[in-house]
Amino acid sequence: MTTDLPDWPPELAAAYRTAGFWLDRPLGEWMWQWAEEHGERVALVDGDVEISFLEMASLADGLAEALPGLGLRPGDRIVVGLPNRWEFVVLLLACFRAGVAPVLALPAHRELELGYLARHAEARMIVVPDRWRGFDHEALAARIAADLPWRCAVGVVGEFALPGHVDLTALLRSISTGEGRRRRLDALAPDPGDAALFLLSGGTTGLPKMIGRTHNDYEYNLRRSGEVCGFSAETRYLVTLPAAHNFPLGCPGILGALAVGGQAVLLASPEPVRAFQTIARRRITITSLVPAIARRWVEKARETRPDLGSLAVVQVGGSVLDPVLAQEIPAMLGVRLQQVFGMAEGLLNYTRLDDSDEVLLHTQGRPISPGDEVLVVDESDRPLPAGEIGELLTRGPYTPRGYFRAAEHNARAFTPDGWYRTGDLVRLREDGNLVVEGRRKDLINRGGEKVSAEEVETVARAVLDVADALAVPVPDPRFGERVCLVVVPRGAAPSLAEVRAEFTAHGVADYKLPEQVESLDRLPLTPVGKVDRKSVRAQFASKTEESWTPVR
Ligand code: OOB
Repeated sequence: MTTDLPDWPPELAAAYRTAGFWLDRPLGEWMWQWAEEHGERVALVDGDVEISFLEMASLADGLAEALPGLGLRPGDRIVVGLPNRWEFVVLLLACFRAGVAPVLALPAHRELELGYLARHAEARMIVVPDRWRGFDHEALAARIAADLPWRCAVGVVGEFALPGHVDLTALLRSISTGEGRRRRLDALAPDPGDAALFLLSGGTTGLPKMIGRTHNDYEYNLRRSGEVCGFSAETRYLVTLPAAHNFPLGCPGILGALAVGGQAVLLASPEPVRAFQTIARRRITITSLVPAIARRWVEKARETRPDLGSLAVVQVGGSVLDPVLAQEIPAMLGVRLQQVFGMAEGLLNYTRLDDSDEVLLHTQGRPISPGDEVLVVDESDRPLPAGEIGELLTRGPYTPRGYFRAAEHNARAFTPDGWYRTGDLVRLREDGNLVVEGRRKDLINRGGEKVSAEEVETVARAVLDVADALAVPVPDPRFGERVCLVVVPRGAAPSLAEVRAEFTAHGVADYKLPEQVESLDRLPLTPVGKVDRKSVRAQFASKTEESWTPVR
């Protein structure tokens, strides 16, 4: 591994191997093992498209072999901003085969995020849809690529690609069985300790941090998750959350389903009517949701009483699940609830399917691996007695020791002995289950999408005529929290519409746009002279919905 990415200490790495956590095979090799075991069975479903395990592996190999011709070499990184479609999965597998690491951006990302990621990752390609939901992603990627001081290709999945861009759809269509291809790719297999992919942190700092997940650690992540969730060849997993997120990708998600011969069914949106139809048509057995979406599903189910007979489990995670909603999910959807408290940085906690209702409704579960270490500490990093609320620190076989090229940030986000500071305030119960009680980090958790307060504040200072700006979470009936921007204006206070227009013009993703704007003459300070976020939050949290107009 390079110095770009801090590694686990060698003694621990050895212990993880002895314990059978790390199996030292790259994910591309696993893909072929899955294909051999499950051959003609359907692996991927996207609308009317059905792709078998063997077809999936052949397509991935064909694409993997074409990558060098597109300027991509082993060790290179590409930025991927695709919606949920089968090409996303095949591209990911092709990257695993070729030792090219995809950085998993969201289709919601715009100039600011994609541009930053392409630069920080030194990306050699940016892969996007041509147009999607009325937005020209291809033009955006082309602008970003043209601005980079190195050659960066634009890869396009869609109807057609402009000249000079790589038409991945056409390329995938043209792939034929290649004599000896599998052997040739096997010979070039990446080191299982290398980054297989980069997930993005729901970060607290200016721009998203890149989390390198190795072949070894991510394979364990999805294998162990699959065991805990009872995944099997009978599993039909529906993904409606953005597949670039750890939760739907590998917890156990798409890859966890494929790893045991199950099926991954892709939908580009969690909109309940389509989702319910897909569940019935494809006999879906399990899906994962964030609480905000679960609420929409429960409401729609109450109204329409859909046939969800095949659906056995709904996993809910990403943000706090209200106990009342937790009760409604099994009642209205006819499923078993599983709470998931995870993070792209690693540690995964799940309630178990046979846990008591009390555990299912009131805890966020427990770690999946005997190798997971969790510690609850006070503000001076001193371990707290069981049952007390403090910050959760963690280490383990699928929790990397630092972000990519972020030495300074790593020094703050990790303790000297390698514990990741989650920024979450939790309580560890006697039965080993964790309860999320709050957080210490400055972010807004908008229906599971994390928005860094610092990022919003930096943009506000850059684009608005303000002396100061603060972004705080305030309660929101739809998303749990929404971004409230508090400004100290220099002249006239900006309106919400103006703020949103300026942010959009600056290339900020839609989900980060403030949904409430407030002004103050000055920001209140704590006794030690730091901005008092808590009091600002409290001041605007109590606003009722009548005094504030929802944006959409
Ligand atoms: C998942 O991953 P990220 O990286 O988007 O966000 C992680 C953060 C956690 O540190 C915590 O603050 C929050 O999201 N969170 C929860 C939660 N699950 C995540 N807060 C309260 N209750 C929960 N159940 O969000 C993620 C990754 C893998 C699986 C599931 C979620």
